[in-house]
Amino acid sequence: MHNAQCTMHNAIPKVAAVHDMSGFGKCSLTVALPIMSAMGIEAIPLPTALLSTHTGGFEGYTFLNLTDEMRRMIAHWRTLDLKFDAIYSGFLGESDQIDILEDFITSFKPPLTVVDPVMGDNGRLYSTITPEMTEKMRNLITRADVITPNLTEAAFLLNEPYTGGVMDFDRAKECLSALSGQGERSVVLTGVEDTDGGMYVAVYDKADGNFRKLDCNYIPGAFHGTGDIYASVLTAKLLTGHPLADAAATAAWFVREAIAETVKFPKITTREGVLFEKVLYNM
Ligand code: PXL
Repeated sequence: MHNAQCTMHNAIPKVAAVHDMSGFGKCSLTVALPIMSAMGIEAIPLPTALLSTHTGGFEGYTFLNLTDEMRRMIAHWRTLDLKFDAIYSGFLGESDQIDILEDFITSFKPPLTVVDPVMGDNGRLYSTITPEMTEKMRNLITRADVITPNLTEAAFLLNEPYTGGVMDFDRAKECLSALSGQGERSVVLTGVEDTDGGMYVAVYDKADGNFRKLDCNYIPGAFHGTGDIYASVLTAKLLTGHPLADAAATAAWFVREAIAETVKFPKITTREGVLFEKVLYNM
């Protein structure tokens, strides 16, 4: 379900945030935790990997998979009888982690599961994502209430060729339908370029069966971590009782504001991520 507020387990929503911790180059947990805290959500990290930087645009990054530690952390949480209001996943370090995550969802049964199927961008997979992972990701999304692929991830999930960033809304609706599994889950397709050059987010909401096109005038993917920021705001908004279309629009607005602050500093390179800290007070 989307409006998780009515089934809330805790005084404030508790979210298990299943992402990597990359030290430099803001993305994953280093954006999800501060954003969700600022939005009144308790974000509990289940780190998938520890890296010195993210994998996009840096040479020689360190990479430590935390697969065994994930198992151990979940086992400990089970003894504490923790109840999560949501499980929200992003970048996974290796294919076994997808099985662990599926078991985690099955055993904790959160009222809301958001899967950001982080796999790639601009038609290419990130360097650590294997074909086995893309295959398993197709199954993982069937456990989600909401998925937030970009166009590259949508192409890999549907096993279709990536045809570039431009997609008209009719085609986007077909894509949303296919990704929703006949309406079983909501889909937020990010970073779609309209035929007139504008950018939009395409939304299918399983709660009302509607397709929506939300215009957002920023260039997704140009700065690293914007997809993670987008999905973190979206998840927090859903958990505070907002409908999917509102949550998707607020997330787009926040990313746009963060990019607008960043481009004021031309020395900041795209791999460094965006200055979301400057706009976080709005949340
Ligand atoms: O923002 C997506 C992401 C998350 N985590 C890691 C990444 C990337 C994209 O490059 O490398 C480690």
